[in-house]
Amino acid sequence: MSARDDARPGSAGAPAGRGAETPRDPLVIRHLEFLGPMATAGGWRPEPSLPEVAFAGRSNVGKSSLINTLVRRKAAARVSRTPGRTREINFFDVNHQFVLADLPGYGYARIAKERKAEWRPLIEGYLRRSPKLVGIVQLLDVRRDPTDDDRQMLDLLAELQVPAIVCVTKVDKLSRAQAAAQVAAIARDLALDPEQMIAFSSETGEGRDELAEALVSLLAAATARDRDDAAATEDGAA
Ligand SMILES: Nc1nc2c(ncn2[C@@H]2O[C@H](COP(=O)(O)OP(=O)(O)O)[C@@H](O)[C@H]2O)c(=O)[nH]1
Ligand SMILES: [Mg+2]
Repeated sequence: MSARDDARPGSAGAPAGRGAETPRDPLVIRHLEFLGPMATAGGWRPEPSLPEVAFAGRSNVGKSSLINTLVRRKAAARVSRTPGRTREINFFDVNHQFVLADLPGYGYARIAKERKAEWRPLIEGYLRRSPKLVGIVQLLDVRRDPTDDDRQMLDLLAELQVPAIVCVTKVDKLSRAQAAAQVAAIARDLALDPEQMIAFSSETGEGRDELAEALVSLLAAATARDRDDAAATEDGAA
């Protein structure tokens, strides 16, 4: 984790070249378009043409807020007062560059018992029907211990070999030292590399640029892999 004291939520969109000390936004949002929802495992989903990144986490983890912070929109994804509501996967075209898939939040405590792992068929169905998926942004709440659902989700990603960027949300709710200790504890608990976890706050904007950078790298790596695969196929054909 690299705590970024220089993360300035208001600095985005500043004209380029305005000063050497203005950090460049790794992901400037020029175009954002809602494509539609996927409601069942076999139901409609957008044609997999652009690379795709999905966002996953427990209900109420702060996923809608994180997505809105990432794309710098107040309400691209709805921040809900009634957790556990969203039952669909919502797709967005970002800059005609990639598709953002907002997965339904799973395992809200109050309905967890009667809806045990009900998230699984839709999310698993989506993952298995997403050949262009380059990775997942997995969210974990800094103040909560990872749940069985979190573990199941991470196991599923490992099984399907989907790379994960792990964001620890709501770090503004703790002191910097407490948040760092919690990130380390969550990493230990889930056997994750703490270096690969991003401390995030939608309140302060901390972690926004770090996440944007990680996404851009993930997309670039996938593009490079595609190019290599295409070249290898050509070599093979020659
Ligand atoms: N303090 C703080 N509150 C947050 C943060 N992110 C989300 N919240 C609050 O947590 C609740 C759930 O947020 P939401 O984005 O709807 O979570 P979702 O269910 O995962 O999409 C809302 O009351 C948000 O205002 C954050 O970074 N810091
Ligand atoms: Mg939400």
